[in-house]
Amino acid sequence: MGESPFWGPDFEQLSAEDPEIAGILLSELDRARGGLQLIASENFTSPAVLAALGSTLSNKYAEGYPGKRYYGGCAEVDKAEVIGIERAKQLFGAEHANLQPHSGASANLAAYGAFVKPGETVLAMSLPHGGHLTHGSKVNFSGKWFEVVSYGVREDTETIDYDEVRAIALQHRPRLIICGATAYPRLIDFAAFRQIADEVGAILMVDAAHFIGLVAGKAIPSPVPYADVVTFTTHKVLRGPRGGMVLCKAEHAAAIDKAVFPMMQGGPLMHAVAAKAVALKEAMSPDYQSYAAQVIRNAQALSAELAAQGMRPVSGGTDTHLALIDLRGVGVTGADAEVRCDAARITLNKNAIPYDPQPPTVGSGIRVGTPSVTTQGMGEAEMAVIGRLIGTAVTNPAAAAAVADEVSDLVARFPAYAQTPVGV
Ligand code: DSN
Repeated sequence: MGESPFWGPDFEQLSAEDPEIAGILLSELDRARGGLQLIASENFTSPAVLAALGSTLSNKYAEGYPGKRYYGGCAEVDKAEVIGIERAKQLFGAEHANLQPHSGASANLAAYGAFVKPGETVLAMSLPHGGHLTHGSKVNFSGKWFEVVSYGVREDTETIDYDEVRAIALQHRPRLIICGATAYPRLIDFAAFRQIADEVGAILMVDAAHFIGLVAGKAIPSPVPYADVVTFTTHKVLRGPRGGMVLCKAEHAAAIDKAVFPMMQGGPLMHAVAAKAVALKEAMSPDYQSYAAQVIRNAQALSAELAAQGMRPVSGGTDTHLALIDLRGVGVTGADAEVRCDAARITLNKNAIPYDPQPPTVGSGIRVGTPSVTTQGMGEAEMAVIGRLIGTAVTNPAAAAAVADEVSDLVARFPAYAQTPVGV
C-alpha cells in the first residue's frame, strides 16, 4: 500500500484486513499533503501524538478520575491522566485542569452544566458575528435549554463593542457570560469581560478553542487569570489530538469535574487523554513558541496579500492565526470561492461576515488560517504566494489547473509528514 499514515506496526495488517478503509486513510493523507490546508481550526498533529492516539489505551474503560475509578486496571491510564493534568496546569498557569471532554462542544456543555440551570440567562457572541453553535444557536442545546442573549461586533469597526456588551449584561443580568469565537481575528479584552462579569455577578467563561495554542506559545495574552473557566479544543493551533479540555479556578474544580463526568460523559477516551498529554509537552518547548509567533506573522502576511488582491480583511487585518475575508469587492460568494479554491487544491471554508447579506449556506466571505502551513515550515514569503494563488483561484476559475500546479510545487517544498515511514 506504499506509505503509511501510522507510526505503529499495524498498517500492513489493516491493509490486509480492510483494504477499503486502508485505502481511504492513504488517499486522505495524499489529499492533505497534496494541497494547501488553510482551514483555521485544523493542523498537522505530530507523529508522537498520533502514536498515542493509535495505542491500546483506546481499550481501557476508566470512568471517574485518577485514583477514583469505577473500573479496575486503571493504574497505567491514571499515570497518563495525572501527567496530562499537571502539564496543563503548568503550561497555562491554571489551578485545575480536566482533560476528559471528548470535544470542544462537550467541554462547553460541561461548563454550562457546572454553572447554569436550564432556563437561566447566558450572554454570548452571536454565531453570525463569529461565535459558535454552543454559544446559543437555536439549533443547539445552548439555544434550546438556555435563555441566550447575544452581542456582536460593531458595523463600522467590526470589533467587539465592550460598552454594548456591558449594556446588554446590565439589562439582562446573565448568570454566565461567554467570550471567545470561531471567526474573530482580533484579540479579546479579557479584563474588560471580567469587569463586566463582576459588575453583574456572572461567571466568566472563555471559549479559547481557536486561540489557546497561541496562548500556550506565549504569542498572545492568556485568558486564564481572568476567567472562572476556560474551555477549548486541543486540535487547532495547539496541535494535539481531536478533543476538548477545561481549565478553571480551584473553587470550581469539583463542579467542573462532576459536570464532565458523570453529568455529561461516561468513560473518557484514554488514548486521547494520553495524546493530549503528549501535545502539552510539545507545547512547552521553545520551538513551539517560535511556531506560535510565526503562525500570527503568517496570518498577517496572508491577510495583507489578500487585501492587495482586492479581498477585504474584516476588521482590517488580524492579530491571530486567522483572517476573515469579505469577498464582495470581487463579486464572488463565499460558497463559490470555497468550491473554486477546492478545484485548485486550496482547502478553506466559506464563512459569514458580520452583517452578511447572504444566508449562512452561501456567505459573503472565506476564513483562512495558518496553523497547518506554518507546521509545514512556510513563512511570510510563502504566504504572499498563497495570497496571490487564492486571488487567482477565486476570481478566475478557468485558471484552477494552473493554480493547482503551483500549489503542488509549493507543498512539495514544504511537505507535511515528511518523516512518515514508508511501507510499515
Ligand atoms: N468547527 C470549528 C471551527 O472550524 O471553527 C469550531 O468548532
